[in-house]
Amino acid sequence: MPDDARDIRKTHFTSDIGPELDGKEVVLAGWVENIRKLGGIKFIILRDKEGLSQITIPKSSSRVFEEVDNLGKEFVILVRGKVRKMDKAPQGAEIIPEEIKTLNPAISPLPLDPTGKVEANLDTQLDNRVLDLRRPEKTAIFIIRHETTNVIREFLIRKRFIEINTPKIIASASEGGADLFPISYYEKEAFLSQSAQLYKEQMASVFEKVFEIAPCYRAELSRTVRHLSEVYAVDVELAFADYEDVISLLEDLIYNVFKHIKKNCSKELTALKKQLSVPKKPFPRYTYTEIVEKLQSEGIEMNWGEDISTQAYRKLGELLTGAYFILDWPTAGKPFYILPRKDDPKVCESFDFMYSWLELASGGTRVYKKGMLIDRLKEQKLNPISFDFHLKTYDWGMPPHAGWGLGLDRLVMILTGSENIRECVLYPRDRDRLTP
Ligand code: AMO
Repeated sequence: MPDDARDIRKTHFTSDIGPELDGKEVVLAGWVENIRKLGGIKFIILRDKEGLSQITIPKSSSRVFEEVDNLGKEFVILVRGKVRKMDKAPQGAEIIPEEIKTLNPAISPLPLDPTGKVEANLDTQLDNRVLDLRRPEKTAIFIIRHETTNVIREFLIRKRFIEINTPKIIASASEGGADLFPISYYEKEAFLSQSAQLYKEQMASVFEKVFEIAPCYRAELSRTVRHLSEVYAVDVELAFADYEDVISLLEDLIYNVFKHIKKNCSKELTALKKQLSVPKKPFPRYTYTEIVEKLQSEGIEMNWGEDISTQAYRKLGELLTGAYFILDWPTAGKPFYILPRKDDPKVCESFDFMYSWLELASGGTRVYKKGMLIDRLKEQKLNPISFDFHLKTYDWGMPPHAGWGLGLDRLVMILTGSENIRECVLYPRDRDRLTP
């Protein structure tokens, strides 16, 4: 700490200040949100991580009164003073300062109005992210994200899952080759991991129930409101289970997340003007075939076996407004590690979890017999030799298993009512954005 901050120490957050502290000396520290002058009184609105406090400076405290004129918006200050009960102030109390210290000034004008009164477009907001995040409706998104990660972790640990960390620098693709980022790795070429897939499957043969919350990398060419190049995924893998088991697990998890956020983040949801309703269990389940028929009857032109287009997803979002599952996708369109159905191998034991128009998760029962996995790799024009490191683990006692990957950024988008995934990531990475 620099000397000027060391001699007086922050004692409270703004949210700790209330009429019950009337007469008590406190030290607050934070940022100047605003300064107002009303005749013989000056007010500083001080902001910290918890909210706002009103610092009231009557003319009679002449030295401090003069010093207020040297302050500007977003200056970092320490304020030592007495709490005074005041019904009209935030939290029913104000601070009458005896000392105000500037720890660091800020420039004026700032590149962005942190109060949001002067609107800036998303690019300007993201270019000046630190300032942009000084608004409660922006920090609310990240507090909800924090709570979401926390509740997911607690939920899975309660269900006896082990949290693992798999490598993000890898030698070969796990999802097929197209959207990999190559990197230079000493004398070799390597890639950024696009999914924890193969490693979490291997770990299911050790720990049985594993999960990971980590970034994965997708060289997405498209510029959309739902695609990023650096994605946070919640990955789960469960031994001795099939897709029905992991669908129920995901349903319970999502239900718990919504319930927790609604109950514990009301301040943040209010800041975001978001009404969150907890989806009712069980979430509806449709087969891919039923979805195709639904879309066709709505005039969307598509054939069985094709991917669902963005336009078709938007149509689905009009028809199905909440949480639902799409099951039994065509085998050809799903990755090699998904198990084809025994009774009808052109469809597989796979699912997507949807919220309105947005895919939040996908998963399925895995192929766990080595011979079939090699056949599936070949069918998908992938070279089994590149997967040798993985395939050999199927000779060492690989249990049947199933799992899913949930896009954390997209889940936060739904929970916060954000229209663009970039709003839910501190420093989003996409085709055009690599800084800040
Ligand atoms: P998938 O590729 O469907 O499945 O990814 C899982 C979830 O991650 C999110 N997601 C993305 N979010 C933002 N931008 C992107 N570019 C992006 N790509 C994916 C989505 C998606 O549903 N290994 C499988 C999972 C499994 O079977 O366990 C996988 O990675 O929300």
